[in-house]
Amino acid sequence: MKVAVVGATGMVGEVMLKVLAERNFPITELIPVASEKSVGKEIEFKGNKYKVVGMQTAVDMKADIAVFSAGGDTSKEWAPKFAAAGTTVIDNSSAWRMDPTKKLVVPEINASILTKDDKIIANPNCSTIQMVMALAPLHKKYDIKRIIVSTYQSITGTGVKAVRQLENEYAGIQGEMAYKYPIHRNAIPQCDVFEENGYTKEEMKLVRETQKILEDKTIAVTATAVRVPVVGGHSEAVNVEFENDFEVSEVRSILHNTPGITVQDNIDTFTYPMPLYAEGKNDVFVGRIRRDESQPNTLNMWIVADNLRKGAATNAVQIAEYLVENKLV
Ligand code: 11C
Repeated sequence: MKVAVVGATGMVGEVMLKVLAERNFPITELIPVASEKSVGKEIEFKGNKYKVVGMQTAVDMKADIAVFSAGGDTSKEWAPKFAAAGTTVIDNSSAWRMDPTKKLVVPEINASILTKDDKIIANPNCSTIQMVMALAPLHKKYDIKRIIVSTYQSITGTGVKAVRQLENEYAGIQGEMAYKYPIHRNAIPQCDVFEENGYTKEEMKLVRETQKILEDKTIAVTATAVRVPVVGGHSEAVNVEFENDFEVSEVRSILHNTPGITVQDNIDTFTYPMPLYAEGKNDVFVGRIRRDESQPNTLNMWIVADNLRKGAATNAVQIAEYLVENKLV
């Protein structure tokens, strides 16, 4: 496969290259792509050096697959140009996710909806991916009625500017701010911009993308997304009400048998997921699984994942793997 990595010099792009290499994705030619200011820079992949090319050059190189992690505006402008050149685009931005003509894919859940005609495929938002990974198998069994989710999101979701802000604040250096407020020793109840309804875009992604992936608009979702001074991954406290009752032991066993999920749930040994330990891993970690004793058929869980991996790069590479395995590219 001829593979273009668009946004190769960014935070997700770097992890993308790492994941492609780790999983031995069948690459015959790698095309690292970035904005004009990075053209000519060198990146390393499997011990070899590659020169970064610009967008139009990459379109003309007619890759089989292009994985985009370069922001919504770049995706809106360039994904259709790559697609028109015959390249299948897997897009990490929010540009196409809610477009009814585009598929929103978490491979473990709904890769089977993909066909050869899907030339722009949307990768969901990181906080949505890790939540639906744990909820999809439970939805099948017990039928979800309502989800209440509170997130504790890593600064890496904002990008390298936020990581620098935190490092500067640790060191007591005045520098450029990625957020309106200090993030060190803080929790900022705003991820992304506000929408007209008073929720942030991140919160509404959790609502809309969950309904689209689980193919059920009747699932009620409400979210509060919070940025915390954490690097390794996003954490989520999820309260989920089902139509049908469950046994906690059965929930644990369903999750245990779900590919891509690792259950870490033993209060006797103080075992539960934490972002410090999820960092660098491809799985979604679930723990603190317990019945909500305040109302029937309701469960509480704590879900953690490396937002740059399963929340972004790993999920995109898994989509690419599915396309190759099923001869859809
Ligand atoms: C965050 N979820 O942590 C965001 C980052 O829509 O792909 C990814 C934004 C997106 O702030």
